[in-house]
Parts: sequence; structure tokens; C-alpha cells
Amino acid sequence: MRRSIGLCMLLGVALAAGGCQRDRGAAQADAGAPQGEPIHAVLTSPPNVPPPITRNHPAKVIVELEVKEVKQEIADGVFYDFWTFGGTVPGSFIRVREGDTVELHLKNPAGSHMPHNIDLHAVTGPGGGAEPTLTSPGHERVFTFKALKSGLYVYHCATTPVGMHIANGMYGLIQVDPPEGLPKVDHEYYVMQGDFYTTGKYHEQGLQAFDIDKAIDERPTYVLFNGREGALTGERALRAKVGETVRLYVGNGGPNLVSSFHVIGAIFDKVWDGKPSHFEENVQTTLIPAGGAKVVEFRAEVPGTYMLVDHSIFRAFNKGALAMLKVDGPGAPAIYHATPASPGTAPEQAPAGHEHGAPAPAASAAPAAADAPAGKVAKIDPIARGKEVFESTCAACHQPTGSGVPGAFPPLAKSDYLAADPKRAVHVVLHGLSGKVTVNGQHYDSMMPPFGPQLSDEDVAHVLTYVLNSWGNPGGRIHSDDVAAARRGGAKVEAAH
Ligand code: HEC
Ligand SMILES: [Cu+2]
Repeated sequence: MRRSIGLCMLLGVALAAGGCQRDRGAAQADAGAPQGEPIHAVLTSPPNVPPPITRNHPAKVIVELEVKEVKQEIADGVFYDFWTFGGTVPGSFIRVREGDTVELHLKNPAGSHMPHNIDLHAVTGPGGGAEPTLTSPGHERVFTFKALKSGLYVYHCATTPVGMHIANGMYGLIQVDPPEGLPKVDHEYYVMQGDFYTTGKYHEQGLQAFDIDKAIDERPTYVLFNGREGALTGERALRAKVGETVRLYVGNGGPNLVSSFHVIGAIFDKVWDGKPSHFEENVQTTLIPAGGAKVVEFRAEVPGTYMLVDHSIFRAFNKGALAMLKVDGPGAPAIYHATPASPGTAPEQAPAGHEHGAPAPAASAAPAAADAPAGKVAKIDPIARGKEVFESTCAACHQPTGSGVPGAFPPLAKSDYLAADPKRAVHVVLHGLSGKVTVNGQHYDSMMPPFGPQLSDEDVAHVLTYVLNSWGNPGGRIHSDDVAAARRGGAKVEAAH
């Protein structure tokens, strides 16, 4: 007791006198004074979450957070100068227990260009800690608060210009566990959405600067989970096994957009916002406001790849807001059973996880591309890369073997239309094709959607190079310069010929 009284006096400025009296009666509102030796918080990088708190008493918890300004890939071959808490977007995950007294150290290293601070939504008090943590490069500041209320909270930088600090990646999550803890699950993951504004277009290569006009107009170039297109796809997908329970801590850093968070093919058993014991059940899509967070839970029932998306769906397929959860294990035909397609009615190997004929995800979500070393884009094998783009983007219609589907999708294998003018195919992929076309003597009068908005110049070049060198086609090479020129030229192909 002497210890707590001593601490009360020490923190006299921060804690009201009433708080000190209450710790004798262990009032519920603030759970009393910290007990035992101070604890150093375990911080994790996304998608990892620190282990649950098993203590049965409040403690003093020391959190050491360092600001890092880092140049990182935001998409394949596209670089951005991120500002971060701990070197990642989103920042390090913090986990404490309700009633804990958190001593937060914010360090801003000497090499930084900006002052930074932190506003934690788990704080009760003006500015969430922003003012006492404002730290210039080369300094460290300390701020103490009591985590009064359990829940999942966003933290972010609140240094002017606030919008720019957030848009550059300065946000993360702090989970305040309830005193009784959360029910045990098999996997906990950390996923956070953010919108990004670059001067270049979507997938424009090289270092991209922040575009303040786009940010003010709320016209993001990228909408991403965990700060990079493909951060959680392919080899980096989240994992679970059939029968396991998955808990996602999902935040939205904004700065502008509200997320319609959805997992394609799953129904959330529980979703909560605020007090963990007050959850909703059987939720399909949950709104996550900018500066808000939700916890979602579900059980993996059927094996396969599940896409995590912002269901404002152009963001998912054209701006990058797409992650994956891969579930391994035995099939569950009583719950989900696919009748094999009769020949020609469906692609032979539809890429897993596509929602009802929705366009394939932007090709850069493909595993091999996600693993491409930074800055080595030029060394990509065009044929291998083109095959990936083809399988994720074109095969659903033209079939994995390029055979097409009679009456619906023309063949790309031995296509006389393609052979007659390979450069014309660049326009077809960029701008789409509609109206009457004749391929190998068969007439088609259908519509191919434009892929220009979702494929980079390189990917259009690679996929056509792959097509030209496959299935008995004449060979040849399309270069990204050809694609760039065709983009500038603009004109749509006149289908009838
Ligand atoms: C949603 C279905 C669909 C997807 C996906 C699709 N296409 Fe097409 N494609 C068509 C249709 C339909 C036509 C014929 C359009 C018409 O009838 O006017 C066509 C025509 C073509 C043609 C010219 C005709 C021929 O057979 O040579 C080429 C080349 C082509 N597509 C390439 C691609 C490539 C490369 C991709 C992937 C980047 C792709 N398509 C994705 C539906 C699709
Ligand atoms: Cu900042």
C-alpha cells in the first residue's frame, strides 16, 4: 500500500486525488493503482498481435515507441516515403490491460525530418496525449495515462499538418484487454486499412510523392491493408486450418475513407466495437470509420482462399484493398460443395477466391510478384510474370489454355486476329473491346472490359508477350513503352473489321 500511495503522490498531477482514495476500495472505474514491478510491453509488427494479457491485476506498463521515416514499396516497383511508428504501416501493435498505467516513451531519432507526436484513442484526457508527446528529431518524451476502458483503439500522429502525417502511415492499434481477458482463439491477426495519395497514377513506377490535392479531394491512388499492395497476399497471406477460430483486429487509419470491411465467403460470428462483451453476431460487412477499429471473429469451416476486402469494391480490385486468408484442411462438402462444370461453361482452373465473376485482383497481388526484391522490377522474366497476370486476369474468360469459350470468349491460341496486328492487342487490353469481331472464322459480338486502370504498363506488356509466345502464336515481344504510347494515344479499337 505504501508503494501505491507513493506513486499516487508522484503522479499527483495526472491523477485526481479521488483516484488515490479509490485504490483502497479498488473501485471498478480505474481498477486501482498499478501493482508489482513495471512491465515492458511486447510490441509487434503487423500482422502479428502481442500475446493476451494474463495478469489479474493492473500494472505499470512501459511502452517504447520509436518514430521511423522510411522509404518502402507501396506496390511492386512503386516507392513511397512513409512516416511510421516502429518502422511499419500500420505501426507497432500495443496491448495492455484495463486499469494499467501506461508510461509511453516516444522517441524521434536524430535523422528524422519532422517533429511527431501521438494521440491514442485509448487515452482519457485532452488530445489523447498529443501535446505532451510532441517530439523534435533527436529527442524523446514520456507521457503517462491510465487505460480506463477495454476495447480496441486507434493511435495516430497528430502533428500539423495532421492529415499528411496520417496519410504517410502514422497510425496503429492499441488493444486494452478486459480484466477477465478475451475468449481464447487459435489465431489473432493485425490488419489496418489506409488510403494513400501519390502524385503518379496507380502503379506508376518509381518514387512517388504525396499529393496534397488528391488528399484534400479524397481521391486516393491506393487503398491498402497494411501499407502495401500485396502485404497479405500470396506467400504473405494470413493462415488458418479448418476448424480453427480466427480473430482479426481491424483498424482504419484513414485519413479519409470509411471502410466496408468484408471477408469474401465468411460470416463473422462476432464483431465488436468498444466493450468486448457487447458484440454483434452473424455480420457480413462491418463499417470501420476513419480513426476507428473493430474486432471480428469467425471459424474457418471450408478450406480455400478468402479475400479480405473493402466492399467499396473498386478499392479492392483497382486500388489494392485486398488481403488473403488461406485456410488449409479437409473439405466440408456438407457446407460447401461445387458441382464440376461441364466443358466450356467455366474456366478450367478459376483462380481461387474470385467473387461471382468479379474481375481478378490486380496482378501485383500475385505471390511471385509480391516477393520480387525491391527495385529489381527490370529483372522480372516477362513470360513468367505474364503467365501470372494471364492466370489472375484473363484466364477466367479466355481459359487457362487460351482456348476461349465458343460463342462467348474468342480464343487467344492461334488467334488470327492477334497475329494480324499484335500492337492492336495493346489497345484491346488497355481500353477493352466491344462490337463484332471475327477470330479464326468465328464471329463474336460481345464485350471485353478495359484493363488499363488496373494493370501497369509492364504487366500489359508481360501478359501480351506471354500470350504471343504461347499456344502456337507467332512469338514477338511487347514493351512497356508500346503500352505507354498506346495509353497516351487513347483511342479504342474499332472492333468490326
Ligand atoms: C471478362 C471476360 C474477359 C477477360 C477477363 C479478358 N477478355 Fe479478352 N476478350 C473478351 C471478349 C468477350 C472479347 C471479344 C470482344 C468482342 O466480341 O468485341 C475479347 C477479345 C480479346 C482479344 C482480341 C480477340 C482475340 O481472340 O485475339 C484479345 C487479344 C484479348 N481479348 C486479350 C485479353 C487479355 C490479354 C486479357 C487479360 C489481360 C483479356 N483479354 C481478358 C473477354 C475477356
Ligand atoms: Cu507525425
